[in-house]
Formats: sequence, C-alpha cells, structure tokens
Amino acid sequence: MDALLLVDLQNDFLPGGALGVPEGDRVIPVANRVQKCFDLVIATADWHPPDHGSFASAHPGREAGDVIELSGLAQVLWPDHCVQHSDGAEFPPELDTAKIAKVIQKGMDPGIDSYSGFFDNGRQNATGLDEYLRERGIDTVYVMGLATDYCVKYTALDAVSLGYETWLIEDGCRGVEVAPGDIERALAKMAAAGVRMVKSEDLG
Ligand code: VGL
Ligand code: ZN
Repeated sequence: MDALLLVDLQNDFLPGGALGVPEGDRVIPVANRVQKCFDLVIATADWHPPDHGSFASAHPGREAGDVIELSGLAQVLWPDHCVQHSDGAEFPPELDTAKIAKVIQKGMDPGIDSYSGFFDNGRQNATGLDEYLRERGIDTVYVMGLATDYCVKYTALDAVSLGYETWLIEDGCRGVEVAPGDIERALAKMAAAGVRMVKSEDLG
C-alpha cells in the first residue's frame, strides 16, 4: 500500500516567504496533480513556537546561516519561519488540501529542530507518522515537497531506515541550496541510501 507525503508545502517556504525556497511555488501544481494517484495523502508541517532554537533571532549576535550547537547537534540558524498559527505556517491557497488525511506537525520543541517528518533531529522523539502509516498497512511512500536539501532529505532517509520502499518525486521538490551543490549532494545521499527516483509524469 502506497502513501504520498507532502513535505512542508507552507507559505513561508514559497518565494517571498520568510524562508523562501527558489521556485518552491512550482511544486504546488505537481502536488495537486499527483494526489489523484494516491488513496492516502499525508502532509508534514513545520510548526515552530515563536522562540524556536533554530531561529537566529533566538540567539543574540547570531544571524541566519550561522551554525551553532543546539541540544548537542550542529544547527543551521534560520530566519523566523512557520511560527504556529501565523500565515506563513499555513498551506498556500493554491494547494489542494481536500485529500490530506493527516497533517503531521513538527518542530514544536524549542530546544531541537525537526527536519524529518518522522523524528526530531536527535531521533529522540517520534512524530507519530511511522505509527500512522503502519496502522494503515503502508509499506511504500512517495515523498515530495520543500526543501530537497533539508526536510525532504531527512524525511526520505528516515523512511528508508524505517523499512519503507521510498520514492522521491523529483520534479515535486526544490531546495534552498545554502551552499552551492547542496541539492545535488542531497539527491546523491538519498539515492545511495536506497531512495528511488521518479518523475510525476510517470506516476499513476
Ligand atoms: C526546513 C529549514 C528549516 C524545510 C524547515 O522544510 O526544509 N528547512 N526548517
Ligand atoms: Zn523549520
């Protein structure tokens, strides 16, 4: 049984948003199209408290792009984004949400970031996504969304490590590319881990 995971298709990750991903808006029509191929559609959503530890604003003297240590892990600092209940955390009006059966919120603990839809970055706490999928007999997941080199990558890698057959819908993803080559490296890392690549036109 297959499920579609729509990763962080939120206003703040679209061009013009607080953490705008270049061409991030281009994946919304892809999401709308591919949903028709799936009986189960799940979305993840970055859902940070206003003082989240991944925000540069929470660390006086630091700025976005700096790397600090947070809960013992290297943490890239970001502009404030996807603050709970803010417009930036909402799904864009262009996204078809009627088929989304479940929204998995993540990143609520101010002390640790959560790129993956399955676990926080320290793999200490689960979001409930794995359990939700298992209860429904899902053994194969198709992943797409934002951003390729962060939340998409970690979600896909965790899916593989949890034993799911994992597909990346290539044209349904865009990356932030903080450093040149980040997107290519993310794709290579996913492929090496066993993530399989597919184009949206080849689904269904
Ligand atoms: C993301 C950076 C910070 C993502 C979330 O959705 O890829 N990236 N928070
Ligand atoms: Zn975030």
